[in-house]
Amino acid sequence: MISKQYGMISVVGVSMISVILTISFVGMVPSEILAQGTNATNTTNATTTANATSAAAGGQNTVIMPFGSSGATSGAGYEPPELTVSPSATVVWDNQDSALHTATSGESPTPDGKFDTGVVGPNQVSGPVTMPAEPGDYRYFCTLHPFLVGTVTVQ
Ligand SMILES: [Cu+2]
Repeated sequence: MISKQYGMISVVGVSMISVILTISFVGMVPSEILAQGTNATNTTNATTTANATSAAAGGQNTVIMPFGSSGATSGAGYEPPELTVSPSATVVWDNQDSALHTATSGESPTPDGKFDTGVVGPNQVSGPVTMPAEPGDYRYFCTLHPFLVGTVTVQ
């Protein structure tokens, strides 16, 4: 039973890697088209397409909230602290800590409403959070631990 499951995971892992490699070569152009679509007319459709693309590719952008990061002096923080994504890409935050965390856009401790994971429990992963379509550096922080800060760069 266990070995069978492990085998399936390996197959999925290999196909994910090949998709990621493919996407990394051709990924920029479709992203720009998507972003233009978002600006032009139908935000809902553009967002849905972006989500589907990320899921199909298995190349979900992920930021980890490491174990111990709730400690102000632990030195642990969002990993990577700076993440670069395409316009309207989705990002998930993977909370590997024993405390609740959020990833909330804005200059700590003031949310600016651009994106928010909401509260992510210990050993849980946030839902996919859609990043802005407009290129820029978006700072974010944890509302429960305002010393935890990170940046998503959209370009
Ligand atoms: Cu926190």
